[in-house]
Amino acid sequence: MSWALIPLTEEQREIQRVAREFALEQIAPHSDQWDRDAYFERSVIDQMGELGFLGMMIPEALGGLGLDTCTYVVALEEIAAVDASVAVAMSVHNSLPTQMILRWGTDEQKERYLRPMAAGKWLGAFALSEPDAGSDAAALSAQAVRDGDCWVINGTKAWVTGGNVADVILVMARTDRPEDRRGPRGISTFIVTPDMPGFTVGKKEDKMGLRASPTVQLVFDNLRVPAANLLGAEGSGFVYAMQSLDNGRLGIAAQSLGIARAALEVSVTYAAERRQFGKPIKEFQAIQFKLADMATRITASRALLYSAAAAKDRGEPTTQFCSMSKLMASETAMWVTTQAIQVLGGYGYVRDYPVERLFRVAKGTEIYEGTAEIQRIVIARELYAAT
Ligand code: COS
Repeated sequence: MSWALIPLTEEQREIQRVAREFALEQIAPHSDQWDRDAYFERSVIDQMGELGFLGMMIPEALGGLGLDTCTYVVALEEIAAVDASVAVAMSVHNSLPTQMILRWGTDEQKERYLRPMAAGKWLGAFALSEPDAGSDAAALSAQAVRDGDCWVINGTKAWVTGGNVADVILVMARTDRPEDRRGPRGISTFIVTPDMPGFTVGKKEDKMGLRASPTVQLVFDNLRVPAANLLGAEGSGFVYAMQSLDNGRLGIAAQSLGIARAALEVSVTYAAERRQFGKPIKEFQAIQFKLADMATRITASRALLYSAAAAKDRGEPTTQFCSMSKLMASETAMWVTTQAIQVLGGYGYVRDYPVERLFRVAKGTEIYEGTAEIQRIVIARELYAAT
């Protein structure tokens, strides 16, 4: 039930089919158990790498598939409809670290890091937030100090998706001096690998949902990063992070859509099978209205997502559309999964059906890569910037 107002190309339909079959065959049988056990299955990442799903928007010359954002979000929705935890690894890797190295990396950084990432051999992560710097990302305090041909970084990063399993982590840290703070302009980006001296994985979060996607703190105690691993220009790291989060938010919108669609599909099937008062509950208007509203919100969210992705592919400024897309899709996922539990009643509230897990993961989409409130701030700011 993947209605799209905006038609897909033949190539996009084929990639959608491959993603759907892969997710149903290789992921679906394990999703519930992985979620219960908070277990991250690396072999799924390896398999996605072989299919090209970890280098979707990387040029073929660097080992990627060289596809556009529209095709990427189509594939991501299919993975998310089966397992949002696997989808978030795919989203972060494709949207953030790989795109950052592609856009601002040197040729040497691309060969060394991006090529294996595009092939899915190395998994990427993105470390911006800190325990005391979440929505106010520019308030981050991890400090990098130049020492010969290295940068020495001290600090703690928080909420790092896959930080304990990643091979390459894009870390934002301050390179301005404490006596000469430059706000967002005092932040730089570094390419970090876990084998660098001073790298430690800290607390692993015990999350409500997305439990098969590990979220950790990273603790840097005199972490020594070669000077050659500074990404782009010193002092531009915050702007790089913001520009990259625009892409990331399209990925989270696609993930949210997959979650919402899965909840609708379960609800439609259940409502046709479940009989009360002598007939299937789909014959009651109370249920029909819910299903109709769920389908309408999902279709509208998908149309907005595809339009925002197409605008990005045309090279147009899309900050506000990325935020609108993430906002609408994540709130749709939360609303639709809430309705799905209501349609299933008691069966929706227990683990026998997947809507309980979908409801828990939907909540996360309203929070990470910028809360719903931050998306509204970004959209409102753009309204004034445009006048
Ligand atoms: N694209 C390009 N540049 C951007 C940008 C974007 N989307 N957003 C901000 N910038 C630039 C600004 O233009 C400004 O550049 P100049 O120094 O040249 O003027 C600089 O970045 C600082 O921007 P701003 O003043 O808007 O920074 P704020 O501290 O006010 O932060 C918000 C803005 C709230 C939007 C930002 O902190 C944010 O997105 N927070 C949420 C962070 C987030 O999503 N965290 C989740 C991480 S993944 S778990």
